[in-house]
Formats: sequence, C-alpha cells, structure tokens
Amino acid sequence: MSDFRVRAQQLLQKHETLITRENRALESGNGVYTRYEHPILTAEHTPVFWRYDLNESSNPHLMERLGVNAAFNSGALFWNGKYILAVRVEGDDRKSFFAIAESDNGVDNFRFWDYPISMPETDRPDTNVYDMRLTQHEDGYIYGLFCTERKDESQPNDLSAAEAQCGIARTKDLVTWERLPDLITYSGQQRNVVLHPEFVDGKYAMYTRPQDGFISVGAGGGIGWGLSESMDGAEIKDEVIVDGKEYHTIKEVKNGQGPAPIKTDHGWLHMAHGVRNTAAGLRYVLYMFMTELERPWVVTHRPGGHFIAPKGSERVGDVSNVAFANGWIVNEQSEVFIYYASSDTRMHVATSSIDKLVDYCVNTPQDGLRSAASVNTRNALIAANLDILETLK
Ligand code: M1P
Repeated sequence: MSDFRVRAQQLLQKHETLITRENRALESGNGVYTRYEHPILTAEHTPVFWRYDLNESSNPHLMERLGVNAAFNSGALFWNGKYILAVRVEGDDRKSFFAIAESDNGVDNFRFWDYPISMPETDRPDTNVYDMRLTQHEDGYIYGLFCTERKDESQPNDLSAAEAQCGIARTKDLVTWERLPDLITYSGQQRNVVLHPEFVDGKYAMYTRPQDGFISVGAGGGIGWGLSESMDGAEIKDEVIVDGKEYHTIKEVKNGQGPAPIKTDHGWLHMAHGVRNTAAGLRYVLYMFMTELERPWVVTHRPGGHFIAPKGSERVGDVSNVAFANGWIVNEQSEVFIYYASSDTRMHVATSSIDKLVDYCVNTPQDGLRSAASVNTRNALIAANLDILETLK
C-alpha cells in the first residue's frame, strides 16, 4: 500500500476514534447538573474530508488544506429522536459557518452531516454569521436566528468597525434554509436575538439585546423583548427590558438570552450569559431566571450568581474565561441537555432535569447586591444547617 494511502487511513481512523469516544459523566457534580469528562465537539471533530484534500495527485504530502479553528456556540434541537446541534464552526480564515452535528444520546458520538449549511444571503451579504438559536415555532417552521456581522461602512478607515444585526432563516428539514430579511429594530445594533416558541397576542415574540456598538452595549439595558407581526420582514417597534444589567453582579457589563426558553408548569425557564470585567479581561458565565407563563417577559425568579462558569481547561481558549450557551434540549424523559461552549473554542454538555432546574431557580436566593446581604443569606443557611449537621455525624 502506498505511504499516502496508509497515512490517509490513519488520519481517518484517528478521527473515527475521537468522535466515537465514550463521554462519561463526572461524579463530583453540584446536584444541579452533571458535567462530562470530554468536550463533545472540537475543531478536530469536523470531518477529515472538510479539511484535507484526500487526492494523492493534488495533495501528495497529505497536507491539511482548509483548517478548522474551532467548533463552539451551538443551537440545539431534539428532532426525530436525535440530539441535533447547529454548530458555529470557525475556519482558520476566521469565518464562521453553521453545520449540523447529531448524536443518538446527546452526550457523545456527535457526527457532522457531510456538508455544512449553505445559508442564503440577503441583498447585503454577511461578512460573518454566528451563534444560531434554533426555535421550533408553533407556526410549523424551525427558525434560526443568528448574528450577521458586516463592516460598518460609516467608518471606512477603521477596519475593526463592524455592525451586528439579527439574521433570520427558516427551514423544515435543516438542509434547505429560506433566508428572510434581517430583523429591524430601532436600537443601534443587535446580537443574541432569540425567537420565543409560541405566539404571544397572535404575534411573534423575540428576546433581543440592544447595543450601541459592536462590542459595547453602551446604553442597551440588557435582555429585551418585543413583538413582530411577521417573521418575513420582522420588525420590533418597541423593546422593553426583561432582565437588565446590574452593578457588581455577574452581568454588570452585558448579558444576552441563551437558547429559547423551556416551558414548564411553573413558568418559562431561561438560560442567559452574563459578562463582567476583570483585570484579565471580560468573564462570561451562564445564569438562569424564570418568567411567567402567560407573560414571558415578566421575571418571577432570579437565582443569584452564576449557574455555569468555565472550569479548569474550559477557562483557556481563543477568548479565554468564557462560558456561552445558545442551545439546550429537553428529551422525552424531561432530562435537560445543556450545550455550552468554553472560551470560544469547543462544545460541552451538562445534564440536568426540568425538576432540578425549576428547583434551582425557585430556591436559590437572589443576589442581595451587597456583601452584608450575601453574608446574611449565607448565615441563614448555616444556622439552619448546624442542628442538622449533628444528626448527620
Ligand atoms: O467572545 C465571547 C462572546 O462574545 C459575544 O457575545 P456578546 O455579544 O454577549 O458579547 C459573541 O460574539 C459570542 O459569539 C462570543 O462567544
């Protein structure tokens, strides 16, 4: 057998071993959710035939021709009994695109479909697209809302000046996508826009994230909410803030809705990311809140602090100290699969259940916003525990 053929086969075998590796639950959980031993997707999980030219005559050295840099921030959907991720794949050229990966059990053996999604463009081509939230809407479509980034043409001399808006596409099979006009709002820019799965007052409802600039949200107050008559030419005339930024909390600098909320008997469960500044740069963590069933824009529970923070090796990557999530899945057993990315580099899963997440939201004390209030809250727990502690010895 030729050396090329041997090396190509080794490459394919190594890849197969990686993507079929078992992913065991870690035992040291916090009772709220369980983390897993390995990331579920990395750049190396993308198919070999996406990256290498496997033709010996055009690639005699078997070089990687089109490298992939990262696989992260994935939308998620439970579909035809499969755990589906719409992964943000980033090439070595810094361009992101979407690709579907599926698994039978939601924690390992994720395999990419042969081709990434060919997302149609609007009249104004996107420079970069990323962070798609999938929503199975009651109108019968699966919607993908994502960030479309383009050069800010009002600042031609600043090559970093960009504009973020919400791109919208819909599909029934996850293969063929109909691109719809970008969302119109009356805020400067938008990122982290998410479609609510049900009509509200007969209208489409969206969680927004108004922002003045591309990175800085400026006067944008937090996670917003607005209604649109249609998704084909979606327009939100009025945005109200559902969950605001707050001084000296995990969401002091900015925040953003994660995936579409999960409906429970007790209200809508939400997951979001919160950002604070540190001497080492921005720190992104995940947090939760709950809203009323009939008025999903009214918050009922705000558990204080972070829900998931980047841990151990998750803390390091292209953009370090980041936990970000735009997908979760509830399966037929009411188990919840939380798909989170670490440091803009790779994907992980954590598992929980509806019951546990509702308990977490309802019974975790709210942030008291002052050290003294935090001590009071902790003292109440300690006092209640001390007697019980004796009985446990
Ligand atoms: O780099 C961290 C995250 O930064 C952005 O999120 P936000 O708009 O809330 O700051 C996004 O670009 C996201 O993709 C990225 O993970």
